[in-house]
Amino acid sequence: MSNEKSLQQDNKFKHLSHLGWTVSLQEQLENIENKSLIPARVTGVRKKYFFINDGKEELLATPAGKLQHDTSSIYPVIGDWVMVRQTAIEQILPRKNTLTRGAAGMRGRKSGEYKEQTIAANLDSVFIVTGLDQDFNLRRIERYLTLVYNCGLSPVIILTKADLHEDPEHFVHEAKTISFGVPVHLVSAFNDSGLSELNPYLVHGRTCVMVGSSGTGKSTLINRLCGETVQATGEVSAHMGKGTHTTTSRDLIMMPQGGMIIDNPGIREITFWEIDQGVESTFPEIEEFAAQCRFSDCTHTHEPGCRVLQAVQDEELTEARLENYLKMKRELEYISERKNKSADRVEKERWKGVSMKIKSINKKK
Ligand SMILES: Nc1nc2c(ncn2[C@@H]2O[C@H](COP(=O)(O)OP(=O)(O)O)[C@@H](O)[C@H]2O)c(=O)[nH]1
Ligand SMILES: [Mg+2]
Ligand SMILES: [Zn+2]
Repeated sequence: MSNEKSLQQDNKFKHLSHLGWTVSLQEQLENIENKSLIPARVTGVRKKYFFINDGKEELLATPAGKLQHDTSSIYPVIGDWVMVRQTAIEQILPRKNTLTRGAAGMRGRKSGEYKEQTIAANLDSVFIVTGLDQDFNLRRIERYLTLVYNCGLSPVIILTKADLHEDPEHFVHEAKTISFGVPVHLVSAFNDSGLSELNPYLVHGRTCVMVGSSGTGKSTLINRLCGETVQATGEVSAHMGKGTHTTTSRDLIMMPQGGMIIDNPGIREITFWEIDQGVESTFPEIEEFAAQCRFSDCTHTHEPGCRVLQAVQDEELTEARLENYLKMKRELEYISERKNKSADRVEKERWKGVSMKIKSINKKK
């Protein structure tokens, strides 16, 4: 009987499977009290409203009053599964995962509450898109990798604008030296080279999100993969003299390959919020060296017997990569402190630490 029931339910939402509907989402429905609500996926985010897809059509929707007024409740983001009544979003289903960063403008800020910004939810891969023009920067790719790993997500590195170079392969080689097994794909939206390599990520029901600076070619790439213009690109918006569409909106696009891609305006600041094994996963070789340092609390900056500094000297590791590693470690430490305590307390303790140091120096004198 219960088997039969679940089968019926499966059939009921079969029309959502191309949007990524799963058995575990199906199970979530049992916790929803109001049985008249129907599930839909958030496919577009604008300033004050949303687009949702209920498997049949795309509709304009707004959050129901209680979502707007209850400050403790989360707000929908692109890729969310929501429960709707007509065009009112009543509830958000639990998220499988999210791509979340520190809110813009928070990096290095000493005061004020540290907040998060959830970019997208329910993802299968994150495309880190880099243009092979002045955008190419290994340190930035490392930052993106840390961000993605911290969120528990799977990164894929995409190097686009390959057509700008006669021999673009050496960028692939460089990217591979810092990414330890992360897939690296070389593509061009201008001559279509490498595009088919992306098809395996775009199979039925799977969701990818693109991240990267503005102007790296994300929207152009989506248009080429679609075979038609579905996203406004830098060229178009420059032509229209306004960048509004390309800068403020997020869209989940159904791809002819069967999956979905979330386009995303350029990220200006890669700040962290989730803190997991991001740095460790991005810099596995440094972690390995660090395990061989003489002191277990080695900071890899000046200590004798530091295996990490030895690696730099022996040219097994570049100084720039080590610097980036140390910088992110410090940032993440500071953020986790800030998340655990109020900013005020962190500041107070910092000054307390400084004054104690001064006292102990004075004593020695
Ligand atoms: N040469 C070259 N230029 C590209 C390619 N893809 C995008 N562009 C250009 O890069 C600029 C920014 O592209 P856009 O897709 O808007 O970037 P987005 O901000 O990441 O979405 C536009 O002028 C595009 O024409 C490519 O594969 N090759
Ligand atoms: Mg764009
Ligand atoms: Zn060390």
